[in-house]
Amino acid sequence: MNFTKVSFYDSVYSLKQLPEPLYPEIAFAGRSNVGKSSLINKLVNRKNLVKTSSKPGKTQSLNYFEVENSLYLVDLPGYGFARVSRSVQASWEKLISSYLETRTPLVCVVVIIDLRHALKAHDRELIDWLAFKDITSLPVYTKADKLSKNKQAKHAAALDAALNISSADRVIFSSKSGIGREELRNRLALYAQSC
Ligand SMILES: Nc1nc2c(ncn2[C@@H]2O[C@H](COP(=O)(O)OP(=O)(O)OP(=O)(O)O)[C@@H](O)[C@H]2O)c(=O)[nH]1
Ligand SMILES: [Mg+2]
Repeated sequence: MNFTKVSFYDSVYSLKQLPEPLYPEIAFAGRSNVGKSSLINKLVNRKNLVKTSSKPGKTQSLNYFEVENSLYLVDLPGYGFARVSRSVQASWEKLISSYLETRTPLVCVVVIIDLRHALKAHDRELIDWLAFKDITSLPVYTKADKLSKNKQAKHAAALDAALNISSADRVIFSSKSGIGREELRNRLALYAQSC
């Protein structure tokens, strides 16, 4: 799979609207504004397939993208965004957690984390919760272009230690430079084939 034939499929606002479970699904989760939508654009080599914004809270539904008639990529709304009302944030979180918990074709959740910062409580909670629910997750440390090579290694080691994982268990990425794209494509293709 080379992630070239990709198209927007649907925006989903409630579990009732979920598409037929035709293909394996890979979901992209993370804090608001961390770079989930940008990562998908880079992954599939399209500048504006997924809408991105410098303002947090851009993605407000589960957005489905179909890859080569064999896989769905699902862009999720971000968590931890203070500027939407608490009830809106709660309804997004309910939709996301119900989707993650019940969606049979889901093969992996890519958890996107900002390489520049220490691990946030919400990221840890998500990763622990996914493990508890027996859902495969893959941490991806993004915005690597914003750090020097030295700092990338240092920050990645700190995140690895916080998550108690080894460097083989995650990917360092940049939606700007494309660092990590091939590695991420290869890993996701394996998850897609494994089901
Ligand atoms: N330098 C740099 N900027 C990035 C990278 N990834 C995302 N950004 C920027 O970060 C901002 C947020 O990106 P989005 O992809 O919209 O983030 P998101 O996680 O989808 O945000 P929400 O949908 O609001 O939750 C935008 O201004 C992007 O240009 C990256 O790897 N490097
Ligand atoms: Mg987004």
